[in-house]
Amino acid sequence: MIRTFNEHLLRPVSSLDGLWDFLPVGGSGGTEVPELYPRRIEVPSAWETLPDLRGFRGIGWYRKTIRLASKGNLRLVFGGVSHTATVFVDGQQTGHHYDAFTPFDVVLPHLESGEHELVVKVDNTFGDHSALHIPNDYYTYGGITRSVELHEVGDLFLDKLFATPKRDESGWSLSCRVRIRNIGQTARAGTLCLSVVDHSATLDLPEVAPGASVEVETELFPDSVETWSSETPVLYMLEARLMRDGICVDDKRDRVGFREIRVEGPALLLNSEPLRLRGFNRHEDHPQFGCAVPPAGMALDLAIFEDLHCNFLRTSHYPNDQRLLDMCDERGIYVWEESHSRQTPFQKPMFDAQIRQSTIEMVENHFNHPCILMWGSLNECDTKSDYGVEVHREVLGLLKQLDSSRPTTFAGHLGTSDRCLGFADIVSWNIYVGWYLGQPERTAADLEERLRWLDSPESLGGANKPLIISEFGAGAIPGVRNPQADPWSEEFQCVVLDEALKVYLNHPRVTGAAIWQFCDVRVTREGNSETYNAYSAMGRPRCMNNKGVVDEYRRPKLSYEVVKRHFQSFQTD
Ligand code: ADA
Repeated sequence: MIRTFNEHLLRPVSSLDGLWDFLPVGGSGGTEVPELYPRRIEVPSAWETLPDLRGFRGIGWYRKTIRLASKGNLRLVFGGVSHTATVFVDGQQTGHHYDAFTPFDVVLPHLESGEHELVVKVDNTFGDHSALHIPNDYYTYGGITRSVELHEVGDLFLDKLFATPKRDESGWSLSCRVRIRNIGQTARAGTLCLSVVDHSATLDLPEVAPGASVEVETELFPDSVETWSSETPVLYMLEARLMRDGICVDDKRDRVGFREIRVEGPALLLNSEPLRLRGFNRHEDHPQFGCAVPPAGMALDLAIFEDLHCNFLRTSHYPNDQRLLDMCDERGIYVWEESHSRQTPFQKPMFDAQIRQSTIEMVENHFNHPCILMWGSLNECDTKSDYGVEVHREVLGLLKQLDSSRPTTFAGHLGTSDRCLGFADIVSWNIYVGWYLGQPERTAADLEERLRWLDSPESLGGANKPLIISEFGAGAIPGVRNPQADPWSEEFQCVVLDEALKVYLNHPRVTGAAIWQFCDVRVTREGNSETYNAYSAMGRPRCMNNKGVVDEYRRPKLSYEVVKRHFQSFQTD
């Protein structure tokens, strides 16, 4: 399952999760679809979780036989493939997708009944073909790492639902935009029925040309709905039905929460109330599952968030599995989701196309989650050069164009050299006083110096905006303990986090604070160049980023209780 609920009650959908034939191949892996597959692999999974493939970077060929009871259209939906998928059906290439962290579909029109061979070539290699997946301070796994579904659709089907809750003096309404797609060879028309709670609307569709899509919009006015927030995470099902000649030929559902997020000067308002965010940056990573953390693992992580009195999760540094977002909707955990980028060089040949695609696919697929309060991108990228300014203008402008209902941000690390704050609705800083910069006791003074600049014209548009301290923390190798609190000890991490939380959670100018990071995660072993070795140059003992408050197995470090004390007292203030 790609979601925690059924997106379709009428449309036939089956899961392709389970064992697939598998052939790992080094190098480029060739382009000929293999005949022989010597082993099998679980889907979804990362191939690094197989004992003999722990560090395998190359090509994995996957094969599955699919059966069609009668001639028709199939739509394959992939939750995520890491990091590049090339899809073949009966030996013919039918689809291609880059980036592990966004879903994609492959439509197979007019397939004959009977068996068909589905093959997916998966590539997790680095090089000029990959601008976002690069040697980095997290690991790029390989595999079909999120669920796969097989949908049976008619020529005309419901492709996307976009729902934006709005509030005025008369109450809540839901602004709906629906994308309908025609994969047939003749023009098609139909009627669309939309309903939420007790209100529905019916629209006649314009004729949809063969191979085209159309979008129609309407407003729904449900009576007496409850407002969504962390205190009351009430969700409602938006139902769409596509009718032709009075018969329902397709359906699509998604959950909505009635909430409104707004920036007003330096305040971030949720349902007109000032919001104060406290939580973590979380990578999708686990030593037993890689990035393919199963739903039970996601739920465990969120249970730890709740135990620590968190209300905020940043999906550092890429769009997350939709089931994690569904769980945040259900639990009322606020989310900053960002398109895939961390210290990403803009000069790589595929960067522009790939960051644009990751951004569009993130917003279009995750649009309806009430938990997502802001969109981000370009973590710690170039905000100094003229070219860097142009990229930030474009990507943040694209986020706003895709969704004008949510504020935008990016996590910067260049302090007073940053020339891009004017493009963001929310200013976000990654600050490592006590780890990369100076001593922990400098935290408060450092913040005051930054604020003096921020609220001056020199910040080029950063003044009078909400401020999030989007990263702060220190490394602690699990089990390294010493009373003098030397760096890398768990005691030292406590000192840094205690000081940072005391300052950031209580400063009136700080809207939110996200600790770097939730759990220890695997980092890429390969360096960015011959001389750069992650496990030494970046100070990554164990080839891990050790700044978690829990280790990679979610075992608490000493700092767990420090964080809990601060977040709990902050919550009750
Ligand atoms: C940066 C980066 C994080 C992580 C962190 C660290 O702020 O955004 O991904 O690498 O540094 O641990 O140093």
